Amino acid sequence: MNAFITRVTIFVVAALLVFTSCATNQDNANTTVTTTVTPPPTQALTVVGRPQAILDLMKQRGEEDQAQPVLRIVSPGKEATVNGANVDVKLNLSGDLRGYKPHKDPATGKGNHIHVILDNEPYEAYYELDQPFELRNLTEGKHTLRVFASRPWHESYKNAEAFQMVSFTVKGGGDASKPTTTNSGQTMANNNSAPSPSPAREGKDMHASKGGEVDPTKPLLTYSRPKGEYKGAEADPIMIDFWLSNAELKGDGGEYRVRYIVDDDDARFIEKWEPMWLSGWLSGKHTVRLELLDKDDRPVANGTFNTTAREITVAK
Ligand SMILES: [Cu+2]
Repeated sequence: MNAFITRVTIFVVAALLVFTSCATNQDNANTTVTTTVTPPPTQALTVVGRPQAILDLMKQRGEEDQAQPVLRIVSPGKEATVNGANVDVKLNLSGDLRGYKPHKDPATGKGNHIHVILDNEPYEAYYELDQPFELRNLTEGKHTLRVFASRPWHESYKNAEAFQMVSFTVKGGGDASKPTTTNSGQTMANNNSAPSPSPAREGKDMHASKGGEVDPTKPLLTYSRPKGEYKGAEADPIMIDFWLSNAELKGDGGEYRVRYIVDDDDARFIEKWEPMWLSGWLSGKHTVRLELLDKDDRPVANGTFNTTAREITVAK
């Protein structure tokens, strides 16, 4: 121990001398001191309220956030068998929309959109419903598709009709060594191929696709956010949001709750179905895991979909 302190002291003194002797020279000497002596900072996340920027946006949107969108999957059909590796996704949006319309504003790159989830992969955003959205190179076998209406800041609409799921079967599927993509080249599933070389792609999953058979009548937690990369002001706070089917949380009068675990932190719980904002993220990679638990705090099985972990990147 004494030897260690002595060594650290000598190192600090030596480093300080180096630093002093070349204070005008912007080299890494001082950085080395800091990283050697100071233990790495630990991340302490706290739950904070809805950010003011979103409150302002909601004001501008008028009644849009009270909309009750009805989203239907027109294609692929329920339990349909699709021949070939490419599947057209067609959606129909109706209901009490109050001005809600998916569309990407070319100036800001933002806007209302639909979250489209193949199997239990990270979602892809679908903005222009009158334009095609094609899943390419799907692997042979059974798949599920989930869609739900979302806002520009990725918070989902939570009325019952804003979500739909279908299962379908692909015959004569694509090359499983290549990822499943959309017509615009977004990866929907990595299959068994090597991870995408492009780090810019949002929401790369660490696991292969699939996830087992899902029962649409059983409790189902659909992971939505966070995903991908968070930069600058968008990295603090970060929203946790999910979709719940056939299950009510304890705080809403039901018997379920959601457990979330960030990195290796202790588990924490969500007892009301609403978005939640967490503040205090450190730059770097993090994992966020969401699980649906029953009244005895046991994970609820439905395929493997009710336990989902995603890696996100924070760059402040
Ligand atoms: Cu989104």
